Amino acid sequence: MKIAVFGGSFDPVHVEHIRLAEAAIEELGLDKLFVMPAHTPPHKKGKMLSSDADRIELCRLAFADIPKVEVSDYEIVQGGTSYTYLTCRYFKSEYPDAELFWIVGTDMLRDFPTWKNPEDILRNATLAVCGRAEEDDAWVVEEQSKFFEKFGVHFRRFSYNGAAVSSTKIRVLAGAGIRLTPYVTENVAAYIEKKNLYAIPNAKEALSLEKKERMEHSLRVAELAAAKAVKLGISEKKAITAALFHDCAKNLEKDSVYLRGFVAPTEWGEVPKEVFHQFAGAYVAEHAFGVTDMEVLDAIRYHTSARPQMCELEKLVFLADMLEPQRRYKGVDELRTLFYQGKNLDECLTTALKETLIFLKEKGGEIYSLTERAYEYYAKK
Ligand code: DGI
Ligand code: FE
Ligand code: FE
Repeated sequence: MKIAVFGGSFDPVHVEHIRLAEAAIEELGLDKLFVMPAHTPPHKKGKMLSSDADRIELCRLAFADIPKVEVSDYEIVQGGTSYTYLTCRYFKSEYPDAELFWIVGTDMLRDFPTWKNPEDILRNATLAVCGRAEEDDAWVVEEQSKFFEKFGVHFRRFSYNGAAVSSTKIRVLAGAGIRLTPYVTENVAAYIEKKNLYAIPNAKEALSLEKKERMEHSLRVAELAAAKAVKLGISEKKAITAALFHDCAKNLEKDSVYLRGFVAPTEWGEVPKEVFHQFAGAYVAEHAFGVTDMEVLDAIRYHTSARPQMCELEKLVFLADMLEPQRRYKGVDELRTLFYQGKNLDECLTTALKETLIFLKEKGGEIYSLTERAYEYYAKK
């Protein structure tokens, strides 16, 4: 008998998880696959947005049609921090005669030696590493020999071709009130909707003020901001909220009812027309859509010009807006590298402000004093 455990946060479970499970069953010749939502993955604290019970239920729904899959609540019932070596011992004791596989992604392979008691894990289980079929063979061979040198055993590999779906993307789409199929199964989509998981009040209405292209941009900004938020100690929900609302006034006319009562600030001089929508957007988010969180409102309010002394959420939204995947301009790749690899956002922010000023000067546009002040402030730091 061959069994495997496929753990993860499943927040929420999506079609890629199902495809991966099917590939594992097929390629490893499994008799049973345990899908096991994690209680609190040590590296993902702060990100978990839906409850243990909901994630279990979502997994049951998603895998209902695959008889070889059983959803395991083992780690969730155990509570606390889960250690793979203990979970492997448990499955080995429950199924002493079975060959046990532990499923990980290729990115996890690199971290594996830092897990607690890796040798203990390998005494009870074989690592089953899933990767894309087109992944470089030479790379796998090299990893395999490094792994063998260190642990004296091999890992197994199985392949499946994943599309670009992630739980983060699903949470953003759910927050925006957008249909979740075909990224999740019908029953999972229905459950998420019924229980209002990942919902962000009025985000859908705010996005409906934007033209289609603009709205797609806002979704990309939200996904990028969300993917980076938790690593920076920023609430993912705030990041998604600010990003989904950030351009809500971009396509409004100045005499729109949404802007009734709005007065642009005068303290930093005249507001250039490209900058206007940041202030208007914060006003609309607050007054029309009930956003009350000050950090979220500030992230909207300064997303175009930036300002001195921004909080981390403001920096994140400012940069995600400049760096979402469809942005193309000179220097964007260098900025992306700083965004992904920097210890914090400050270096990326300083460079981004510098380039914005150069761009505006070349273009001959009027420069808003807040943008200049922001640059001076961060360049000095
Ligand atoms: O609304 P988006 O297009 O997503 O992005 P954004 O809010 O950053 O606005 C970008 C535009 O705003 C871009 O053309 C540069 C311009 N901008 C940024 N800072 C200033 C500015 N324009 C002027 N005139 N002055 C500024 O200080
Ligand atoms: Fe904008
Ligand atoms: Fe934007």
